[in-house]
Amino acid sequence: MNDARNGRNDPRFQTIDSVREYMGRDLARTHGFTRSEAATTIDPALVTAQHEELMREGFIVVEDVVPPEALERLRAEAQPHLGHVGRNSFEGERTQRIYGLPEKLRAADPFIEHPLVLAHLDRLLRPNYLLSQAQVINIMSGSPAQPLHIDDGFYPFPRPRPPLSVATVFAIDDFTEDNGATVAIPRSHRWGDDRLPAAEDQRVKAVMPAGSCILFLGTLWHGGGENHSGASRLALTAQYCEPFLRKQENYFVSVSRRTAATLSEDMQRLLGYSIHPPFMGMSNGMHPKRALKGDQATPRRDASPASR
Ligand SMILES: O=C(O)CCC(=O)C(=O)O
Repeated sequence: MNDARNGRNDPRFQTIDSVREYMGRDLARTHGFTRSEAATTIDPALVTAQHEELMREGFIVVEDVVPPEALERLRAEAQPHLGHVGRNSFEGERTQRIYGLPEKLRAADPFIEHPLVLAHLDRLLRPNYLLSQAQVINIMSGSPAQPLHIDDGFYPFPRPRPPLSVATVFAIDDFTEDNGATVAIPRSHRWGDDRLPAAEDQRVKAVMPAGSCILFLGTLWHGGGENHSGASRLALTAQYCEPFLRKQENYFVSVSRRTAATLSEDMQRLLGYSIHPPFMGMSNGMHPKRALKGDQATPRRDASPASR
């Protein structure tokens, strides 16, 4: 084979970046990257200012991002599902959690696909990032603090490194000094694997009114706080990961295809009806979104998988 045919002179194959570009753009033609339309409605200058703080501190607290009606609806839909307490100190033996939100609570969607959050994720993770998990968390009075942890620590790549996931915790109730507000160690996202939280490390509580959100990098040390307030603290958390990583919750099991077909473009992409170009995440050699339209039965034989 001469140079032209084996691609040695082809500009698309000169660097690993140009190969990625070719794989992403040329092979994944029909459904390559999709971005959130809603995220483009957020003022880029605002996102830039918050992004700088996020990269410096490892977290930001943004007040009043969800209207009271959305909080009420979430509370009402969550109530019937709040039964069991956690099975260990991490889940919290006086903490109630609801998993499988995209199947169970439509009221959770506006939190999970919040345009401001997606605008940040567009800067932090690669296109077609995924929802790794989402939960309603009700820390009941008498609950001790959750052990501090980092959310992306189970991906076995040494730190310090860029985050592989990003998380939100939305306050459905006011987060106060004594009702379990999320605790974070500022700037701990820069720590290496050899450093663990110590008593002398500064800790901040995300004290914020209902409807606000703490957004933090997957490398930041944090945890649910101790609740000795006499009342419960209701929250919704969503975590997002790079599109080439395994998600924590397997939404292809916990969300029916029938439900997925009714969701927004953003939710479908976040759940995994999307690819990391050119074809990671395909189904039957086709873009997985086709499974929601029922046209996956007859793959064409003449196209590369993800372009079909
Ligand atoms: O409930 C909170 O404030 C944080 C919860 C958390 O970090 C977790 O469960 O992983």
